[in-house]
Amino acid sequence: MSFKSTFIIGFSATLLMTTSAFAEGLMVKDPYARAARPNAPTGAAFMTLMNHSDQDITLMGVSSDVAKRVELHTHIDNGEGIMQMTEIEGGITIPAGEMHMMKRGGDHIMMMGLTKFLVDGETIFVTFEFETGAEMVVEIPVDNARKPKGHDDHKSH
Ligand SMILES: [Cu+2]
Repeated sequence: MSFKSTFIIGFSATLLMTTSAFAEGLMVKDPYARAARPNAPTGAAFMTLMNHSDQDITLMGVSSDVAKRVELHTHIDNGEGIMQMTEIEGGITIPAGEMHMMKRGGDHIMMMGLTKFLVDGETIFVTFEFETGAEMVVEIPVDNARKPKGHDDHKSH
């Protein structure tokens, strides 16, 4: 009995180490969340994911207690020039040393059936689930007034 408990504790510690390694390897830059419109039951979150490790990282899914359903979404052309949102199959892979933008009109975190309104200045917590089974909790501030960045992306030139 006591041997079994020791084994379980050892196993948890290993998982924890894996998680922190990921936290170091994957940097979440400039995250923000916003409601689809004031007091809407739906919201989305955007950010830049930077992979500072030497291995590809695949984000398989996301979860949060702020909504009934949280999904990785992207926009696709439905063939008639109309952009539609769809769930990303197979997750998002950020290649080693590269970055991936989650931005308006592109990939994003979708929150459907919000359990509370997204209020400016508050923070929501979203758990990232990786292909390896590791998890990472990401703090995302709510900023409903935030404008899409657009040309700011080229500032570094
Ligand atoms: Cu969406």
